Formats: sequence, C-alpha cells, structure tokens
Amino acid sequence: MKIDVLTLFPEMFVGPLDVSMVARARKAGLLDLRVRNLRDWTHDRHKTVDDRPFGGGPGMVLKPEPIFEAVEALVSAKTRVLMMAPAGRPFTQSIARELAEQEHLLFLCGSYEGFDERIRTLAQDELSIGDYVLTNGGLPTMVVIDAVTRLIPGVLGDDESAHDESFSHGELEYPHYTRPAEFRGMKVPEVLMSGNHAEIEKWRREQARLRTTERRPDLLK
Ligand code: JCQ
Repeated sequence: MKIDVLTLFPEMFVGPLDVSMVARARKAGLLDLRVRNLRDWTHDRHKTVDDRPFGGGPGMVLKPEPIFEAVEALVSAKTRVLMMAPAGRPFTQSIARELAEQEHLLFLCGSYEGFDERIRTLAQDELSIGDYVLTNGGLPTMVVIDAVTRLIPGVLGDDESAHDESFSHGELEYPHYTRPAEFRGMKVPEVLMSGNHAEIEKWRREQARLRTTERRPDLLK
C-alpha cells in the first residue's frame, strides 16, 4: 500500500512511524509512506499557506491553492483522499479494515486555524478519532496509519493475526497472564493452568463478555 501525507509539520511524523510494526512493514516494502510538506506547493517567497478569514475574526485560514495543487499532483484514479477532523465520521476498526484494502491513501492534515471550506471537496472521507480538539491532523493521521498498517496482508505474523483481538468480534479481549503463577500475592486463574482447552476457551469467552458488559456495554448494541 502507498500512503501520502500532506502536512505543515512533517517533523511530527518522525518517530511513531519509525518503530515497531509500522517500521517493519515499511522495510518489508508492504507500506510505502511518504510525508510531504504542504509548503512545497506554494509559489511565493514566504511559502504562504494561510490568509485572513473573509468576514473578519481572529486567526488564519488555510488557503485552498497549495492543497489543491498538491492533491492534484499526488492523486491517481486509485487514490482515496482522507481528512482527519473532529467533525468527521467516527473512525472504527471496520473502517480500518476497509482502508487496508485500498491501493493508495492520501491524508490531508488540517489544523487548529481552520481551513477554507472548499478544501473539504477534495476528500472522499472525513474521519474523527474522538470528541476532542487537537492542534492539527498529524496525530489522528498517525493513529489511522497505525491501525491500517497492521491489517495490510503480510504485515502481521501468523502468530499475531491468529490472535483474537478486541473489536474484531465486537467484544473486548479476555485477560492474559504469563509466568510467574503468583506475583506479589496475585494469582493466575487456576483454569489457565489446568490444560483443559475446552474449559479455557469457555472461561475466555465468559471473561470477554463480562468485561465488555462492565466497561463497554455500548459495544454489545
Ligand atoms: C480528529 N478528533 C479530533 C483540528 C480542525 C481539518 O480540520 C481540523 C483538524 C483538526 C485536527 O483533528 C482533530 C481531531 N479527530 O482535532 C481542527
């Protein structure tokens, strides 16, 4: 999969996408990630990306020309253009699965200052990662890239993909334990050490259901 990111702050993307599974996917050639500076599509000496709002008021507004030029330079017929914003459709695991099937994603990172409304017409999809306001779309974009990358075929090892995850079947995960069998007075549930696989499966299903009922009843719809 190819992913382009259009941002005013490319430095933000150094770090989170250079470690762990995303780094592995990039090195394996399964993810071709390119972070682009929006200022590269300006034409004036000051690399101007914003301007004062029509109608007055405080703050500045991202102007449409650089973003339109950048998008036109970066898209093909196979590109899905996405914008992260608090006003977007709530991002879910099922949207992540859908995005993982795309050939090319292009993320537009808006910012606190707001953007000219006409920029919205460039995006097929506007997504939100939650009901709070961030300074810019960089972090939400990285959240989506992370969630999507681990679903690209070949990125997860067999061990990892066989692993039943929260949200894939609409419930939270059951509790996990490893050695030691007792740690600071906290004991591992007996059933997990019984060797009875049917009983272990049953316990895990019950625990997942219990935890979901207690913590996220909304997931059980
Ligand atoms: C995304 N939840 C919060 C902030 C405007 C594109 O316009 C804007 C984008 C942002 C950054 O995204 C978020 C966000 N999901 O704050 C304001």
